[in-house]
Amino acid sequence: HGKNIVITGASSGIGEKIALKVAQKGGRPILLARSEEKLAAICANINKQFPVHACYYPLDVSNTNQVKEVFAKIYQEVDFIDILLNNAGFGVFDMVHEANMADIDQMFQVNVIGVIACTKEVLPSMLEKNRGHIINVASQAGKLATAKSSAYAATKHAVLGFTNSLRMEVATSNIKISAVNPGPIETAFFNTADKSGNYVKNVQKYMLSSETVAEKVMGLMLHPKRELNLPVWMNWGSVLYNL
Ligand code: NJP
Repeated sequence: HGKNIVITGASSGIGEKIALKVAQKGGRPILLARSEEKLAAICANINKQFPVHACYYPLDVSNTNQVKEVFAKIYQEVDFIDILLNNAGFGVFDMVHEANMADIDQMFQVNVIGVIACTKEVLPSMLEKNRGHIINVASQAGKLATAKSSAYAATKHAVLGFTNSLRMEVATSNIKISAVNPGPIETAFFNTADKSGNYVKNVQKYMLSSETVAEKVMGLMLHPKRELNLPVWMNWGSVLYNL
């Protein structure tokens, strides 16, 4: 209640759902993504329902100068960012020998550099106040071998490596560092990730709704822990090797 919660990738999918849930609980969601019109509509809808003063800033997290500018603006508006949810990300699933190098480059820029850049902007204030929570959305692809998405998996392995090392860096403080590792979720993610639709066909039965994932991430905000794996019951090894 009353917390300022920055959500990257809040214009769609799980980020959008989490923003709404934050507002339902009385937190103030601060929405970031590139699509200004979508953010404006989501924000207006939240503020119509809840008196939380949700706000938004258009941001491409892969543009490190823009990241600095936007967080400077946020800190003019709020004293403290209680929670940073690094959720912006995308995938393009291809065999690496067929993959486009520009896609791979951009995945690293958004999924990895974007996470680090946003984290750098909130850490000084969290260290000073000796509190705060940073949640990075990685993936089951960051823990396992995944056929047809090796470059995406590499970005999410990097997110987990960063998250686990950051937790050690701040271990003497009260700052909490968490990773979320989802399996497939029904969002717009697969419009880009899986243009052929073959991947989705294979994993359909394991897909979670964005609502379910948002609910669990809310739980993580209320009760921080190191990792949230979703779902926990799935035998990923056999599914992903055999795609
Ligand atoms: O996907 P989607 P999800 N700068 O496409 C934003 C991970 N994940 O909710 O910029 C700033 O509905 C984009 O906004 P816009 C996944 O890797 C998913 O499923 O306006 N924002 C949109 O709001 C990702 O890290 C699955 O286009 C940028 C949001 O990101 C997270 O979950 C499985 C941006 C993406 O919303 C949320 O994805 C898994 C940029 N440069 C992990 N580029 C899954 N869906 O199955 C994109 O293991 N965004």
